[in-house]
Amino acid sequence: MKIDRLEILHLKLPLVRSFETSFGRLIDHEVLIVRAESEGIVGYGEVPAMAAPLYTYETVHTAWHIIRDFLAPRLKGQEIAAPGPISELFASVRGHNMAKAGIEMAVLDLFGKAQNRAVHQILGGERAEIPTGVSLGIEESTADLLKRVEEAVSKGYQRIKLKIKPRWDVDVVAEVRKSFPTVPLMADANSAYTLADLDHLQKLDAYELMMIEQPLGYDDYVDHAKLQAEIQTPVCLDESIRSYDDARRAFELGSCRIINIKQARVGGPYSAKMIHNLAKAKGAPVWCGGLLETGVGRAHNIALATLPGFTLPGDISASERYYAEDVVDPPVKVTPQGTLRVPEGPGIGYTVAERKLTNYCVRREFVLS
Ligand code: OSB
Ligand code: MG
Repeated sequence: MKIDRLEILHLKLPLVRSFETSFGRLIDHEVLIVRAESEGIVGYGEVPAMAAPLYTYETVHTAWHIIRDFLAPRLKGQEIAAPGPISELFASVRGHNMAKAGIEMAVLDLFGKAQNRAVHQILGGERAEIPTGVSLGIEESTADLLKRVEEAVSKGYQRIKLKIKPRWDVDVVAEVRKSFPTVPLMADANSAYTLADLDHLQKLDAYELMMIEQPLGYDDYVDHAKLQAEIQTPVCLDESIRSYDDARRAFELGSCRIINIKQARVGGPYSAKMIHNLAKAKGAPVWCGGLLETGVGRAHNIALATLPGFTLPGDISASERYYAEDVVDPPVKVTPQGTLRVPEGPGIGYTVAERKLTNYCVRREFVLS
């Protein structure tokens, strides 16, 4: 198939609750939605970058520039024979994985709709229902956080991730562990520490955390390997893993025992699948991370998480935790058992409400037509 038209939409959506991490507090979320059309069929992808380069160097503005000026021209006129990685087309553009991923997701959804197959089926997923958890931001007080934990546990979420940063870490984890002695618990630092904090991070070993996510530098492998050798809690890498080769480096150096796979961060669903395959071969669990996606990116994450190596609950929670109104119908819902049922419809399996896309859209442009 050939992509006849490619459109990018910059959306700005208010979050139901602001979300604070060690890199800052988000009040609205900005993303790009990629609409790929071929012979009247539309596929959707998402670039879950933000307005500012805090989690990654990419922003919705850099992704706009990269898609319009470099990726769309490389797609123009290309015959894409089958669903699969389209990364070769983009290989000469360095980095900008989120921009690339948004297009690959859209093309994958498009193939699914054209071939009447679900994205999870095309990817080779095996599960009809996937376990999931929540990521809880930094709060004003531990009492506020305990309320959030209580709420998530009562909704059935299968594990709780706490965002941590210096001075919102060991004591907070200790309090949560005291109130919830058996809940599967983990912490995510978003690169807030250095090896100079080793003694402090070792204290977390007392609370039976499933893992600590990205404690050190966002592009580091060596210090994480040193840390992993000195703590019992498994290290999970997020920001550091942008590609298959990064994952290989991390395993070879012993920088982590677990990987949080985000298809947007690693350049798309097929790069995500390769990292999954590598981790599975190494016997290392993976789980599906999140970037506050709208229903479009969330649906792609659900499809990815059906692959057999995604054995740990991920960060794919219900739409209602993020948005008063999601852009897909129906919104993403979680069962009382803390699972997501994988939709069976073609493509991503959720209907994208074009009217809602338009409502939240601050600008849109055809970058290929
Ligand atoms: O580090 O996993 C992260 C959100 C934005 C940026 C980075 C991260 C997160 C989350 C939330 O932890 C995941 C989600 O609920 O979508
Ligand atoms: Mg993280």
